[in-house]
Amino acid sequence: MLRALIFDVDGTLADTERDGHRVAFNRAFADAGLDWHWDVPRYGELLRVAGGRERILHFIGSDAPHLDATEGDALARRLHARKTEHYVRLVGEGAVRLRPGVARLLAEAHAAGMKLAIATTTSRANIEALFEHALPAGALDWFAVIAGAEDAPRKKPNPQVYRVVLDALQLDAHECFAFEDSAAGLRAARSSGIPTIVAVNDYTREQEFHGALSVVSDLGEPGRPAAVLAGARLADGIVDVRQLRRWHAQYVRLERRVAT
Ligand code: XBP
Ligand code: MG
Repeated sequence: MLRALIFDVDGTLADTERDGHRVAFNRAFADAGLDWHWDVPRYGELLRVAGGRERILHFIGSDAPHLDATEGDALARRLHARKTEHYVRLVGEGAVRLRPGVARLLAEAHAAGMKLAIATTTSRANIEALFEHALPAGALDWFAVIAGAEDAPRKKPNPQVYRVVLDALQLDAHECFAFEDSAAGLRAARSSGIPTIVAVNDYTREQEFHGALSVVSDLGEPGRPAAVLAGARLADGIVDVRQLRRWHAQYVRLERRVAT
């Protein structure tokens, strides 16, 4: 039976990267008197490195190699802390919005008695800001488990955060669906054995999503159907509880056939 839905945050619940995280990084660089600027395409390349502090460290390695490891690490930590402050402020100002279908699916799944969980590489402060300013009022209480950077320091594609969530939910991977937007996120969820639905965005559309149950443009809304880009089809252009249960039944049948 399908018992829980586990959601990634950045790029999945909301388009947080271009107008949220990226802008916050640039503001932190400016505050520190650095002339670094991550434009939209460069940020797309840097997104291959999961985790904000890790992303800054990677950038220092390529664009500021004169810093030694200790200096680079200390600078990355300082910049990342400042970046989090900027990000939280930006979210408070309404800079990021939920993606199509997200509020609808969360409310439906909660009403249907499914457990909800978060599995993200981002930090607790950022998750809380998004819940407070972008999710429907009271949505925080719908979530049985929220796991982020503080709970799982090994960032995706490492499966650690999904293992933490499965442990806390006390469910088998096959009783859950994961929702991701990126190849790294898909790998993390699949390495934990969780069937995964990918909803692509402008930064991830061209990535390789082998092993996803379905790859969709978004979760769809009534009158605004989502497109299926690969994998299992959508009956009505909408990812809703009925569709998820159908997909889960298909998935279970297929697993049984593979096992016999
Ligand atoms: C998202 C990320 C995050 C954010 C920055 O990955 O890579 O690192 O860009 O967040 P995912 P922090 O959606 O796969 O979880 O600065 O808080 O690390
Ligand atoms: Mg993501």
